[in-house]
Amino acid sequence: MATIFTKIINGEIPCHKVAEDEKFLAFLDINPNAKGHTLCIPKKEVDKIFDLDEETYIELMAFSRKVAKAIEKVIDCKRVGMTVIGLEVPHVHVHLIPLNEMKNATF
Ligand code: D5M
Repeated sequence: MATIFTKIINGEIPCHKVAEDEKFLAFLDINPNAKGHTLCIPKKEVDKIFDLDEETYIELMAFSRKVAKAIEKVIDCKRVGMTVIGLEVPHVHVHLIPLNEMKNATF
């Protein structure tokens, strides 16, 4: 069965798109830890990040970095943090979270 993120890629479920190219999509997290909390995903459905092929892994990091730098320009924050959890949705996703403090972080 397709993951919820594949359904987003296919346009079956709406998202607030932040960036997109041929292989990756960035969209706002539905349950944000901070304003601007964004997820970057490969369009190819793979469960665990370390199971991505080498090329896609490197490209996902490059895509995420570009998105993080764009977020830093429009969101007031000290820095954009990056984390990969993946407990809830079995489709690789990089969390980009604008940070000012860690007090209420739940990840
Ligand atoms: O958590 C999965 C993350 O994915 C969590 O922060 C909520 C987010 N999520 C789940 N469904 C959606 C939709 N439909 N749009 C946007 N964001 C969503 P993890 O523990 O990293 O797997």
